[in-house]
Amino acid sequence: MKDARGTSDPPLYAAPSGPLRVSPKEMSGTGSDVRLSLVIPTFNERQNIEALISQLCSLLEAPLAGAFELIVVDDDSPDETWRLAHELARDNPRLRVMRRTTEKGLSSAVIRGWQIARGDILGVIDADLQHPPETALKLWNEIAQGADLVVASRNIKGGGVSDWSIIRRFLSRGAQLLGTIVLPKVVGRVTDPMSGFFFIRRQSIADVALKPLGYKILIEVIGRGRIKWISEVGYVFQERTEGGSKVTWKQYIDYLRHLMRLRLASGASPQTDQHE
Ligand SMILES: Nc1nc2c(ncn2[C@@H]2O[C@H](COP(=O)(O)OP(=O)(O)OP(=O)(O)O)[C@@H](O)[C@H]2O)c(=O)[nH]1
Ligand SMILES: [Mg+2]
Repeated sequence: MKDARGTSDPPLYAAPSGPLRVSPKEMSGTGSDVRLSLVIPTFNERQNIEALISQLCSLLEAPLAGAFELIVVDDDSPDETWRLAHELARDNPRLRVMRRTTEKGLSSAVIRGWQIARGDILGVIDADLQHPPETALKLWNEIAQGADLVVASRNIKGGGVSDWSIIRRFLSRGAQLLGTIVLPKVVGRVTDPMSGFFFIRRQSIADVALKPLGYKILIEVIGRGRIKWISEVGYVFQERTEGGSKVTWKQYIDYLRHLMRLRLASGASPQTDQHE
C-alpha cells in the first residue's frame, strides 16, 4: 500500500507460531545479503526506541555496509511502541517490526524475532539504552573473528554497573553464584550469565527446541545450544533514563525454575553441546 508520500507501507510482522526453534537457514526470502540480525525486545519503550535505532544504524553501517537488520519485537505495548517503530520503518529499510498479541515475555520475544531473521549472526540488545549501542560494534568484531557466541559482560575488564543499589548487586551476584552451583557447565562458562546483550551464530542454535522461562535467554542458549567458542567484551550497564523497568520478583522465581528445568534437561552432568 502506498501512502501520500508514495512510499510503501513496510510489513508489520505477526509472531510465528509453533515451537521456539530457529531454522538453519533464513526463512524470509532467498538471496538476502543480511549478515547480522539484531532483535530489540520492547515493552513500553516508546521513549527510547527512536534514539536506539538511529544510533545502532549509524554505528553498524561502517562495518556491515547495510548488511544488517534490526527487528523490534513488541508485546503489544500499551504505549504503542510497535506503532512508532512501524512508522520509523517507513524511512528505514534496515528496520523490521513484529507485534505480538498472544504470546508474552522477553525470552520468547527474542526467539520469535530470530525466527524471522535473515542473518547468520543473531543478536539481542535491550531497547532502553542500558546496553550501549557502541558495544554492538565490539560484539560484531569478536564474532567476525569466528566465535560462536560473544557476550557483553559487566563482570570483566571494561565492564560494570553504573548505579545499582546494594540490593540489586547482591541479588544479581547471588543468582549467578546459585546458577554456578546448580549448572556449573552452563552458567560457569561466562562471567555474566544474566547478560541480555549478546550475538550468537545461527548454526549454534539452529533446529534446537528452546524452552526459555523468564528473562534469562543467555543461559537457555548456552544450555541447549552447540557452542564451542565463547568470547566476551566488557560494557558498563547504563542507568535507564526513560520508561520503566519490568523487573519484578517474578523474574527471580522464573530464573530458579529455569535453572532447574535446564538441569533436568541435561541430567546431573550438563552437556554443553547437548540439543534436542
Ligand atoms: N517483547 C517484550 N520485551 C520485554 C518484555 N519485558 C521486558 N522487555 C524488554 O526487554 C528489555 C529489558 O527489560 P528491562 O525491564 O529494561 O529489564 P532490565 O534492563 O534487566 O532492568 P532495568 O535495569 O530495571 O531496566 C527492554 O528492552 C524491555 O522493553 C516482554 O515481556 N516482552
Ligand atoms: Mg532495562
